[in-house]
Amino acid sequence: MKHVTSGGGWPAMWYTLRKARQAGGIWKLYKAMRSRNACKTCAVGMGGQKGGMVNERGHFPEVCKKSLQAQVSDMQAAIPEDFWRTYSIAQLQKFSPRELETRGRLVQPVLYERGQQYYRPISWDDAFTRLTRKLKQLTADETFWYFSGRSSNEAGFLLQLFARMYGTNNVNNCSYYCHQASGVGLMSSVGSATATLVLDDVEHSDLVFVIGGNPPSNHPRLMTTLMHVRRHGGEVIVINPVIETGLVKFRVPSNVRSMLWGDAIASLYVQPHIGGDLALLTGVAKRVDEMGAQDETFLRNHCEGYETWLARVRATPWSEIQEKSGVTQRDINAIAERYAGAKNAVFSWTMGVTHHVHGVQNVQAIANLALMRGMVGRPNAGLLPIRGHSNVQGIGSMGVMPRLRDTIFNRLVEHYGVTLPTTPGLDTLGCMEGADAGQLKFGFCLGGNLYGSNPDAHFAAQSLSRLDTLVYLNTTLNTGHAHGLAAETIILPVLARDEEPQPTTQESMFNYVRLSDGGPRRLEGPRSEVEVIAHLAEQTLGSQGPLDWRSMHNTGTIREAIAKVVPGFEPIADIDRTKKEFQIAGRTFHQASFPTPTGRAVLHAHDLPDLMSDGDQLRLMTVRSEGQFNTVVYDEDDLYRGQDRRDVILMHPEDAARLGFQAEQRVTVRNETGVMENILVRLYPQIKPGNALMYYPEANVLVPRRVDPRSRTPAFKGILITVEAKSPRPAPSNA
Ligand SMILES: Nc1nc2c(c(=O)[nH]1)N[C@H]1C(S)=C(S)[C@@H](COP(=O)(O)OP(=O)(O)OC[C@H]3O[C@@H](n4cnc5c(=O)[nH]c(N)nc54)[C@H](O)[C@@H]3O)O[C@H]1N2
Ligand SMILES: Nc1nc2c(c(=O)[nH]1)N[C@H]1C(S)=C(S)[C@@H](COP(=O)(O)OP(=O)(O)OC[C@H]3O[C@@H](n4cnc5c(=O)[nH]c(N)nc54)[C@H](O)[C@@H]3O)O[C@H]1N2
Ligand SMILES: [Mo]
Repeated sequence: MKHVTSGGGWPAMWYTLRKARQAGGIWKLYKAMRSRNACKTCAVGMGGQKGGMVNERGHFPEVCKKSLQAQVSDMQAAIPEDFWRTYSIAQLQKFSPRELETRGRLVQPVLYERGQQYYRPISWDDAFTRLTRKLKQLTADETFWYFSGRSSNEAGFLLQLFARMYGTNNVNNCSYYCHQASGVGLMSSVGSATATLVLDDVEHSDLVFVIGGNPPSNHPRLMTTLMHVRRHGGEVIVINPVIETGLVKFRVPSNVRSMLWGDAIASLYVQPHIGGDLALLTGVAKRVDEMGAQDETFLRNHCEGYETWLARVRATPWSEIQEKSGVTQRDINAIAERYAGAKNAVFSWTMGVTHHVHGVQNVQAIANLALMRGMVGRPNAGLLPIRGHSNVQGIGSMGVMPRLRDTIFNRLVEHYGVTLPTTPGLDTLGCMEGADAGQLKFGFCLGGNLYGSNPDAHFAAQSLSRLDTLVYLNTTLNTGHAHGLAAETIILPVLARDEEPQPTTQESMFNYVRLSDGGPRRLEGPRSEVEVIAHLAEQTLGSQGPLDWRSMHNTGTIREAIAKVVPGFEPIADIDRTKKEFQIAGRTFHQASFPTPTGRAVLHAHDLPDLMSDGDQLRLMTVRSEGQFNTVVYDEDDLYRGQDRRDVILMHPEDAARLGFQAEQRVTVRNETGVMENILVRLYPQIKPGNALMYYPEANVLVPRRVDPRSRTPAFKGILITVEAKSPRPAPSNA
C-alpha cells in the first residue's frame, strides 16, 4: 500500500465523497453534518448551536474523516430480523470488529441465554421485566454500571443517580482506561482535573508540545490550530517514539494553501522509548535549571514543593536520564532551549502519556515543567489533556465515578431528600475483577464496548461470563456482543445523539457545555437512552420514592436537577430556551490562583522508572489506526502508517535484522498474558528501535492487567513481548 507523505489532503477529500455515496448522497450527509448537534467523535468540541462543522473559535468549515465515519455509521440501514436467526454466537465471534460494525443499526432488543446458540429478538417489555426482576433479587453491590463517553450529560446524570439510589457506588466510565491519569495528575498539581485553557489560548501560543498523541488521526481538527501556530512563527515540539506522518506535514482540507503545499507541523521531533517520557521531561527540566531559565518569582509566589522537586531533579544523573528516556543529550538540550525561549507554551498530551503504570507521574512531570516557567495561570499558555470521546468529560462532570464529589452528594441529599450509599465503589478494572471473583452478578453498560476496551481479552471474556446478567445499550454491534457474554445477555438498541426526540447537552475538552437539538429518528425501534433509563428506574424503584422518575423522561427536568447539584452547571437549567452555550466557571486559569487547599500549584518529585526489556524482548504499544474509532473499525487500512491490514507488527528494520525476521514474515507474538499467531512483520523505520506497534483492540490479548496504582489505568503502552518465527507452541495456562 502506498505510504502517504502528509496527513489530511486529497485522500481525506476523496474519502468524504465515497462516504457521502454510502450515506445516500452528499446533500443528505452535509445536512446531517451541519445539524445542530455536538460532533459525535472526539472531545475537541464542535457543532452544537452554531451548527455542525464549526469550531470553538467560530471557524467554518471544520470537518474530519472521523466525524463523517461516525455519521455514516449512524445512517446505516437496520440489521434485518433474520440476521439473528442466521448467525450463531460462534459465527459472530468469527466476525472482525469491522464486520460487526457494518452489519447495520441495532433496532430491536435481543436476548442471549447460556446454552442457546443464537441471540433472539425480545420485546422491550420483556427486556424491562427481566432486568427489573433481576435487580429486585440482587443486593446493590452485586451490580456495576459502566458508561462510555458517547452518551449525553442527561443520560449520564440520570443513570448514575439511579445506580446510587438503587444502592451502589460501582459506577465508572471509560476514563479509567483513558485520561484518568490526567485527571488525577492535574488535580494533584493544579487542583482542577481538566484543561486549564481554551482553544484561543492555544492559537496564540508560540510553542505547543504534543506528547504521546497522534492528532492527525485522532483529533484532526486540532491540526488547523497547530498549522496556525506554525504560520505565526511558533514552534511545535512532538515527543513520540513513532514519527507519525501527519505530525510532520499536514494538508488542512479547509485551507487552500495547505491543501496545495501542505503545512510543516513539527519544528522538532524527538523520539523517546515507549515509557521514556518521565525521564525525558525530567531531563528537560534539569537543563532548563542549568540554563537558569526558570521563573523564580512565579515559583516562589504561586507554587509549593519546588525545593524538594528541584533537589531531586538536580540529583538525577544525566546518564540515568539518557538511558531511561532513550533520548540523546543533544535532543534534550534542543527541547530545553526552545522552551526557555518561548513566551507562551502549551503542553498537550494523550494516551502515550497516560497508558503507563506511571501515568499520573507522567502528567505531574508535564505540569512540573510548565510550572517551572510559570506557564499555568495566564493567557495563551497552559495544560491541555486532549480528551477522547465527545462527551467523556461531561460524563465525568455528571458524577459518573465511584466516589461522588462531596458537593454533588450533599446537594442531592439536600434538594431531593434521597438516600445515597457511602460504601466504596469499584473502578472499571475493579468491576471486571469483582465479576471474575463472582462478587458481581449484574452489569449495565451505557454505550461503549467494555469487553473490547479491556486489557487481557481472555480474562475479560471469562470475567463477564461469570455474571448472571449483562445489559448493553448500543447503536451498532461490536465485539463485546460476541465475546462478552453473561448467562443472560441483553442488547438494547438506542438512538444516536442527532436522533434524540429532545435536546441533550455535551461538554467539550475546553469545558464548554453545548446543546444538541436532536432530530428525527432514522429508524423505527431504537429508544432514547434517557427514556430507557427513566423507565428502568421507575420499574425498579417504584414511583413512590423521593424522585419522580416519570418526570425524568424529560431532559429539561434532568437539566434542572443538574443545574441544582453540579457546581458550575447552573446555566444549564434553561439552555434549551436561551440557546446560550456556556463555559464551566472556575476551570480556565488565566490567573495564577489555583483551587488547591493552599491556593498554590504543587510540584511533585519522582524516581525514574526502569525501562523494562531484556535482550530479545520488544516494548509494545497498542494504538489506533487511522481507520478506526476505538473498538469500532471502519476501514482495515491505516493510511498514515501505510498499512493495508491490521494483523501486523511494526518494528524497526534494525530489530528485525537483530532478531532474524524479514518483511512479511509470519510470526508469533507472545508474553505472559497471551499469544497472537500468524502476525505479519512489517519493517517500519519510523519507530524507535527496541519498540514495536500493534493495533488495539485485537492486540488486547497481549495487554497484562498492570495498572497505575493511582489512576487505576492499565498500561496499554509499554508491554513486553517476544516475537518468534511461526512455530505453534502451547499457549500459557492463563490465556
Ligand atoms: N479517529 C479516531 N479518533 C479518536 C479515537 C479513535 O480511536 N479514532 N479515539 C478517541 C479516544 S477515546 C482517545 S483516548 C483519543 C486517543 O488519541 P491518541 O492518544 O492519539 O491515540 P493512540 O492511538 O493510543 O496513540 C497514541 C500515540 O502515542 C504514541 N505513544 C505510544 N507510546 C508512547 C510513549 O510511551 N510515549 C510517547 N510520548 N508517545 C507514545 C503513539 O506512537 C501514538 O502516536 O482519540 C480519540 N479520537
Ligand atoms: N489495548 C488498548 N486498549 C484500549 C486503548 C488502547 O489505546 N489500547 N484505549 C482505551 C481508551 S482511551 C478507551 S476510551 C476505551 C474505549 O472504550 P469504550 O468507550 O467502551 O468503547 P468504544 O469502542 O468507544 O465503544 C463503541 C460502541 O459504542 C456504541 N455507541 C456509539 N454511539 C453511541 C451512542 O450514542 N450511545 C450508545 N449508547 N452507544 C453508542 C456503539 O455500539 C459502539 O460499538 O478503550 C481503551 N482500551
Ligand atoms: Mo479514550
